[in-house]
Amino acid sequence: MERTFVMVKPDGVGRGLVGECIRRYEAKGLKLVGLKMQILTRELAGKHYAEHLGKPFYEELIAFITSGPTVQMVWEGRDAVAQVRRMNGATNCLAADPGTIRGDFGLSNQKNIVHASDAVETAAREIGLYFAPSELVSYAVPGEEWRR
Ligand code: FUP
Repeated sequence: MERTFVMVKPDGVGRGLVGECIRRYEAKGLKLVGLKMQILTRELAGKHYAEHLGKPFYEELIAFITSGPTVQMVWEGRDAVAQVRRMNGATNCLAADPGTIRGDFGLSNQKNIVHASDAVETAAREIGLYFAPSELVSYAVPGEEWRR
């Protein structure tokens, strides 16, 4: 079953949107298999956003993502990577469709509430950055046949 990595960013935690994000993914039928909270170190933030090193917004992005608590999650389910990206909406909240998390709750390009992996390979890398294999929980829940 496919897994994706999701992080509620400091603006999402600060605005009390952690529960709203979790509620939406749960309601969709995805299964929470990993969860933790931390203030990112600069080192970890640098690994997370390595692809953006050297871009004009890089320093601001690192300052923002390390500015407060974040919540890390791993969600499992059919087509989980693409489905969570669709639910989060476009990167720039101003362009995100209503009905998405960013479209419903944001006005910013950088403070866009939530991060999610953009591909299955990225998900594997990001899950590995934040979680040890032993921190991910495999379990069955009643009625799973209705989610597939
Ligand atoms: P996403 O895949 O939606 O997380 O977006 P990107 O990887 O393209 O960008 C990562 C983060 O950089 C975004 F969440 C917001 C921030 N960003 C800026 O601050 N300015 C930009 O011009 C582009 C992205």
